[in-house]
Amino acid sequence: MGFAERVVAQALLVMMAALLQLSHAAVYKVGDSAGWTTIGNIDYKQWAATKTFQVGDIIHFEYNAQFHNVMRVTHPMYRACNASAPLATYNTGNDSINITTKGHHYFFCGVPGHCQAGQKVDINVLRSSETAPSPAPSGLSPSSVPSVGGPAPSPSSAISLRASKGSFSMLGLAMAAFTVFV
Ligand SMILES: [Cu+2]
Repeated sequence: MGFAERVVAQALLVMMAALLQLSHAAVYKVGDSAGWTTIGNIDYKQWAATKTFQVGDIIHFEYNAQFHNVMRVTHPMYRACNASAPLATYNTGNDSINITTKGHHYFFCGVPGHCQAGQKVDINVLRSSETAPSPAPSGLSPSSVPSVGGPAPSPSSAISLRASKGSFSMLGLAMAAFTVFV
């Protein structure tokens, strides 16, 4: 193939690599279909135990904001269900929280009695994802790949959510375009 086609093909390869990296960031809806609630005695510990959380993932809390909220707390607060001084409080009923660091991230509902009833979850990130930084094959470099290595400035959760949802369709487009040029 000619020079122009090669450049385009390379650009598409870089783009595909970037999209594949993006799709590593997962969105986890706490409680799955049940969401964030006290109804049904959902075992959020069990829910979390079935997941492998990584830096860059998004934890999504969906609930009726009239009855619940989400508080990020320290481990002692988590154990004692102490809602007096949360690190952060979310109360939209549709909260997406970016996980930017390894270790434990403790959340519970701050409505009296709910944490004691089991509305609490420990998101434990064992290690960051294993995407090694790969050199771009040409002068073109992916500019919008979020860092997965540490507490770097993270994109807003809305953007990440959209990106990971759109990854596969965009990847499909890129592949379709790629086959045209090869
Ligand atoms: Cu609650």
